[in-house]
Amino acid sequence: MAKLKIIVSAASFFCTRIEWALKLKGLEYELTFEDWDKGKSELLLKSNPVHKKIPVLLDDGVAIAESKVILEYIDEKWKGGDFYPLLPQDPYERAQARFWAQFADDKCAYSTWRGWHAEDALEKEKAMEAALESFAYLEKQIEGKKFFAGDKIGHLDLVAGWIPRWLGVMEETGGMKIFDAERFPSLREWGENFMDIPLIKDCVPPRDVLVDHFFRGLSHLRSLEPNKP
Ligand SMILES: N[C@@H](CCC(=O)N[C@@H](CS)C(=O)NCC(=O)O)C(=O)O
Repeated sequence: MAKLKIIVSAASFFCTRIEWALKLKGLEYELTFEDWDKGKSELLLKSNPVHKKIPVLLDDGVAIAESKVILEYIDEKWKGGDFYPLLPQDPYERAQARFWAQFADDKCAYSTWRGWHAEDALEKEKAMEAALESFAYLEKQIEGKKFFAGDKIGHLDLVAGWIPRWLGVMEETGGMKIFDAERFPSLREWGENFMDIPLIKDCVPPRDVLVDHFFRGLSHLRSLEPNKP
């Protein structure tokens, strides 16, 4: 089998979720790093000409873009037998997992990014309020469960998987406070359970590396388009 490749950039949680999925499936892959300082590579522009964003999965000559689409592709292509399932079998449960994954990106991640990105205090405040409101919905979803998918991690856990490590880093480097353990006790517990899984933890960049990256890359990252839903 040809080796899978992922076009990634350092410190992107959209990319780490793909690595988690491939590892859960027991698939080998290579990483091809984009260097934003040098502009977008020919490979990225050719593989994702519409959005020109990472991650892109290259599977034996075909390119698949958009991280949640990639997760679904991986789950559909390598399914059954010993392959770890990411989405539930039941159609309603599948729809729910997809709905909340979309919500987690469009609302939680986007408002956090907006807050981090904002230089204007009022704009930051508004983004933080939107983030708080959105995280409250996720808190309700995880209440009484170990993982979003139940006893084991699944699609939504991978999509929300940036929260335990990246959110704190974005708060620190973006001068904002969103996540409060008292307000979100179930989400916090979920984050600890999630990060306790060796396969998950092993793919996550160390906190200080992320902080450094976000601080150093601040001016450049600010020039990028926020990940609008
Ligand atoms: N909706 C996309 C978002 C990916 C995304 O925002 N990637 C960022 C890096 S974290 C990117 O490629 N930014 C480059 C740009 O905006 O030009 C997905 O889920 O894959």
